[in-house]
Amino acid sequence: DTLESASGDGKSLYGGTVALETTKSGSSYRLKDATRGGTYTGDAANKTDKCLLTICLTRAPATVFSDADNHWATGEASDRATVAVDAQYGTDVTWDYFKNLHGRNGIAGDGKGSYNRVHYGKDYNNAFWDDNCFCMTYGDGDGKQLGPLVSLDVAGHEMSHGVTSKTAALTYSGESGGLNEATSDIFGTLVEFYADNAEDPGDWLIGEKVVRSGLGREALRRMDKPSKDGKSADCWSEGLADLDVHYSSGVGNHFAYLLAEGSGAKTINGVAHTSPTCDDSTVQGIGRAKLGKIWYRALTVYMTSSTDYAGARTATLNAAKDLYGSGSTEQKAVAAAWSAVNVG
Ligand code: ASN
Ligand code: ZN
Ligand code: CA
Repeated sequence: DTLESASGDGKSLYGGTVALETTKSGSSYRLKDATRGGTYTGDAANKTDKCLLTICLTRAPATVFSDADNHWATGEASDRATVAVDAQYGTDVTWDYFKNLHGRNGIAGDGKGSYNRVHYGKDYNNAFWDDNCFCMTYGDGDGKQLGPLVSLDVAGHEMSHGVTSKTAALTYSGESGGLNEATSDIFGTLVEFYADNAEDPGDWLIGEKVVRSGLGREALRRMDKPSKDGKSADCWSEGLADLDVHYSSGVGNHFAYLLAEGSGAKTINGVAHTSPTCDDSTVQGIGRAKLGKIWYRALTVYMTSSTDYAGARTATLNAAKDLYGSGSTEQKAVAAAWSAVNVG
């Protein structure tokens, strides 16, 4: 077989028709992208892994999708290739986001791609990154609370766990765990904005494409007002470290929203956002691009495995100083946004 890169397209579940770079193999095509480190997507055949910590007795497969004409899937959930298109597209956009905006060559920074498994388990209401296989796994959801978890924000969230583990390696419990989760929500959201996809436009909600009516709320999480999910913290307080990391992340998410967009009400891509501060202060936003620059530098240069919220304040102030100067508008906005969530 001769293997060569080929430009195709696919009909996704959430993002319309998207471009896909694939691999020609004989007379058919594989869902594998040599231009992005060999990133590929396979079918887990509704099987699950059987693992004890890192030792797995069995692992669900990742049988690479193939297609006859390089026009992939129907866009209907009934076609097994449809969510594979979303997953591959999500890794493409995430790869491009880190490469083009942060100069990072792949999740590990070594130019190597990761891989995706879709259709993991049955009615599986989650998606997860696994450092051991350097791969991502997506459930189809139960159809009642969640649909397939292959939206751009979820894909960006999961792959960003890989970036965090290769950089600050924030320990996944206590306040550092909340910061680990916040890092994934921040970059997941910035990936969604970066994609500029008309069918899945950017917002500060996580998983808005994935939720179904049975969940009883519009998204898994919201970064403008995290407490809207009924569990997440808007503001730092003593004892925050005892919350599940997906709820203590609220403080970092709220900080990120305020730093980028500012306090007060704002409609973004048709979605109403509102973000009251914890101390009744007013925060002036500096935009999403600068949030991304500051958080990425803080994560990759200043944060360590044990960084807590006070440490994240210092890390982002240092990053803002490096990027924009001591006493800059940007550095002052970082201080104001942390104070507005009761950090520092
Ligand atoms: N989807 C979840 C997450 O990325 C999986 C987990 O609980 N770690 O946070
Ligand atoms: Zn996560
Ligand atoms: Ca979103």
